[in-house]
Amino acid sequence: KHLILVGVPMDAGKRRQGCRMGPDAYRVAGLAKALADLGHSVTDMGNVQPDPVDLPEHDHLFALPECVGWTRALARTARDAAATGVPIFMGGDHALSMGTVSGMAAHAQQIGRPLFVLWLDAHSDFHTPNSTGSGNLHGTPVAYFTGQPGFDAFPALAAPVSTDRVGMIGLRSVDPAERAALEKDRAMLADMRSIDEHGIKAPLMAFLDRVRAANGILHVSLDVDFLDPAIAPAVGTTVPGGATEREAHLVMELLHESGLVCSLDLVELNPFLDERGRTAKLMVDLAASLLGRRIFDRITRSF
Ligand code: DIR
Ligand code: MN
Ligand code: MN
Ligand code: MN
Repeated sequence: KHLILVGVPMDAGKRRQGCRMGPDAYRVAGLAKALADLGHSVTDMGNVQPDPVDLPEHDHLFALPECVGWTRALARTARDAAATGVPIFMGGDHALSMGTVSGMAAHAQQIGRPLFVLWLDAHSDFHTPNSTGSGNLHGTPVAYFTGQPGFDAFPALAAPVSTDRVGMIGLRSVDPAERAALEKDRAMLADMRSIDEHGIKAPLMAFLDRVRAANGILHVSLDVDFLDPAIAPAVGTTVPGGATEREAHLVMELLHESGLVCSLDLVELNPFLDERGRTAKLMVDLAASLLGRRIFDRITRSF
């Protein structure tokens, strides 16, 4: 595969700063080499910058004009990169997915296949600008790219991703307004309790079956806080009870085996909060698993 690394030093999606250092942390942690060692051709296209936007600041939404500028720049970058390879967006906070997913949806429309989105996150990020209590736009990308109302300041969507093409795995922190909206909707949802009961493979395979049945392509959005804080401390919104290292690698290996993944976001890494690059390295290992590496040696025979 031809993999295109795209640095997205976006910190505008929330007040706590540090995610702008994410792209360089992934570079230092050796993402390009890890992927090239798997036999892929890898190009690092450097960092994207937001388009200039002539909009006043909003009194509730943090850094609205900058988020709009990032969304414009990233939608274009994603669409262009997807025409030649598999873009891997090195974030940057989760507001970057407004641009990456809407751009990938435009690409999918061009090639005549539906885009599906797998959201690996403790949070559902399904707030609208009207429902968000924090005013942090990193809590809103899923609502934007699925075409919920309230995003008038943002670019019109070329191709909204309908909610029945969204799957969320890892949920354990959903705000009341998001819950109310999700309950009326059709996204596939797997919270940690259901993962404890049924395992993480069950919802993933059900979702991948849907993608395959629709001849779709799959964008994966991996938020650091999908992972348990004990193994991934470098994120501003840790929530206890996250995915283990083995669960996360299993998801990545099954995604690789599916052959359906067209693009990947690595988001919310805050290197300022990391322990000697530990979280950055884990995210690099997970990306490598998604692209074909087997992290654990395998030898099994039935008992
Ligand atoms: C949180 C943001 N629910 C908010 N969510 C996060 O500010 O509305 N997403 N951290 O991953
Ligand atoms: Mn998120
Ligand atoms: Mn999150
Ligand atoms: Mn919240």
